[in-house]
Amino acid sequence: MKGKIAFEEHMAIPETLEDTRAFAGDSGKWDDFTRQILDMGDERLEIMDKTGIEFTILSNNAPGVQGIRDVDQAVEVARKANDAMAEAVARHPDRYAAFAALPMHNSDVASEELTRCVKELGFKGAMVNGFQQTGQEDDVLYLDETELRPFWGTVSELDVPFYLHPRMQLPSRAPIYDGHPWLKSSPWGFAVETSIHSLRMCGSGMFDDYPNLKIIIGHLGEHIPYDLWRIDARMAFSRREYRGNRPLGEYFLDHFYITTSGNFQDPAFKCCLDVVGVDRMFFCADYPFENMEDAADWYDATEVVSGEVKLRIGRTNAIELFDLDLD
Ligand code: GRE
Ligand code: ZN
Repeated sequence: MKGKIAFEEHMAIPETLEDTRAFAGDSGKWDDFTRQILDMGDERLEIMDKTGIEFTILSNNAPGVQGIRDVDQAVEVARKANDAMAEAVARHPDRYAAFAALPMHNSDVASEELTRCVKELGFKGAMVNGFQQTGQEDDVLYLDETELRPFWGTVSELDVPFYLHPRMQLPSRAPIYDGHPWLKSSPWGFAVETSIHSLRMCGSGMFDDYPNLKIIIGHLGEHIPYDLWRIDARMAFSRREYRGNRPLGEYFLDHFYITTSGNFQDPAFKCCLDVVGVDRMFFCADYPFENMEDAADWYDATEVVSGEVKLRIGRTNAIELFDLDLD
């Protein structure tokens, strides 16, 4: 399929590049990663051309700003990453848009940078890499916490989508992974962390406060669609300190959007389509952690969707969600 749009596609600046090194592992891929994630020019555009990806919304790598505890430094790095993306967008406005990287230490700094990015730089929303590290070594701030509620007021007012991207748990908070570090990152731990974070948001009342919030998650829903029915079924028995007015599944279906990033397989794709429906599904690759070729080859060939539906998930849903200036 030509004309695909993808929007979990990462870039780095020198200040955030090292975050990615651990994920290159011992696969000998670090040099390739470095070149690919720093590049927003020829190589990336050539692969997009080759794979039928017409347009990409860029985002900073993980954990990026969320791993910087000092608020002033985080603000500075976020601004730098956002300015770098804005430059690339200005060079190739027909191929790129961008998501803001945000310091999430408090509502003021987060709102200020998001507003700058949307109003002055024309960004299409934000991508945040899970919880924000703050203060002391093991301090974290989750996005559903009350002190960040004014930030969601800003997101609501600007009316832009918000991509919740995975990051790894801190060792102090995840002893269950001890002795099995391979399990902690993208094979499993990313989805555990991101699914719990998403469910916390559903159970926090933030969607009652701001009914127009739109949250995007990748990797075919970070395991949630498969279990959405069971969550509500079990919550009929136990919902201590659940702060939503409605059943959790309703918030998920009303507020969440799901992409194919890094999960190129029919069974989970079918499950997502059954649970959230065609309007809530989007093609993405997750470059450079995934090959655009693998993403596109699978999507172009899958028989789970065809014709108009393939076009919607691969392209037109994104044009509508982000109000892109494409036909
Ligand atoms: C991602 O951005 O989705 C990612 C990483 C690191 C490893 C794998 C992966 O940041 O998918
Ligand atoms: Zn990603």
